[in-house]
Parts: sequence; C-alpha cells; structure tokens
Amino acid sequence: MAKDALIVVDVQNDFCPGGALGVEAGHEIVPIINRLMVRFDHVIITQDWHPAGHSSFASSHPGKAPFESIMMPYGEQTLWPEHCIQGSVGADFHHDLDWTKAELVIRKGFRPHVDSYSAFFENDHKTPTGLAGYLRERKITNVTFAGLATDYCVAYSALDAVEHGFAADVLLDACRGIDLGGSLAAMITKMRKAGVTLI
Ligand code: VGL
Ligand code: ZN
Repeated sequence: MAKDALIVVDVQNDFCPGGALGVEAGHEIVPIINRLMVRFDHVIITQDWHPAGHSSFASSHPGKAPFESIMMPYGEQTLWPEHCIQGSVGADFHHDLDWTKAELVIRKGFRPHVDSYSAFFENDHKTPTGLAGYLRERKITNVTFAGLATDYCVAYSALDAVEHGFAADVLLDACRGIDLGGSLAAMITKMRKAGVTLI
C-alpha cells in the first residue's frame, strides 16, 4: 500500500454539471473519491490550469467552434469552450471534494501554446510535468486513477503511467467521460490494450 498512490484527475467546477465544460454526472464521483482518498497512503491531485486565451480554446481561433479540431505543431488538438482559467471559480476543485490529504497538486495546461491532458506529459508528448520523477523518488510503483474526464485527462494519464513503467488502474465508477464522437469506447479499448487495469 505504501507504494500505491491515488491520482485524482481534474475534479473541478468547470468539468461538473453547470460548468464551462461540464461532464454529465461529473459531480457524482465526488463522494466516491472522498471515500477512496482515505484508503490510500498517498494522494495526488491534478488541476487543469489554463491562462486566458489558451490555444486549446476555440475562442482563440477565429472561425472555429468548440469541439472542432485543428492541427497544432505537435499534432491534432480538439478545441474546447473556455474552461479552468487560472484563479477562476471554474478552475477550483468541486467544493465537496475533500482534498485535505493530497500531498501534491499538479497543475497542467498552463503553457499558452500547448494543451495538457496527461498528468505526465503535455500534448506534445515531450514536455514532462515532473510527476514521473516525483513518483520514482517517492518509490511509488502503482497508481490508481479517478476523476474527469475518463476519455481525456484520465485516459491520457493512465496510458502515460504505463509507458513510464508504473502499474496503472482506472476505477471506472469513480470517473465520468465526455464521449466526443465515440471517444469513450475508443479510449477504454486503448487503455485495455496498453495494459491499464480497468476496475
Ligand atoms: C480535459 C478537455 C480539456 C479533462 C481538460 O480534464 O479531461 N478535457 N481540458
Ligand atoms: Zn483543459
């Protein structure tokens, strides 16, 4: 157990119903995650943290609408409604999330020109967040993911965890997805094939 960490992904107001990029029933996972956090020795949480005018916002690209995609120097990027702007209420953790126990809050998506779904790498898949080094130095070998959204930040984080050599579990009951054009089923298949344990 001391080698296990729970990673709580982006349980922020903007990803909950009523938020800028509300995930259906996103708030339902909050009590589940609160119970989970007590059972883990180590808890890490991530926070989507964009500057105003971030390049992942459709509003930063004239003529583009949310959920369309564009080519960025690092590859295809889905465009989103403006969300999780640094310091805004939307970027705050859900008010019922009891994150007292979190040892580390890792912020991502703060570089204006690159988005970051994964807790390990930005979307260029080259710029590290530092999380892998943190886990290795703490001798944590197993990571369990819960949070929002299953098919974006949770899936990308779990895939990168496996790539880094960590054992990765995703607790599907403690996640909710965006499901854009079949992305939920596609990412679940991808995670399973990569060796992520889906629970
Ligand atoms: C996320 C889209 C944009 C997520 C973050 O947390 O899954 N999705 N930014
Ligand atoms: Zn974002």
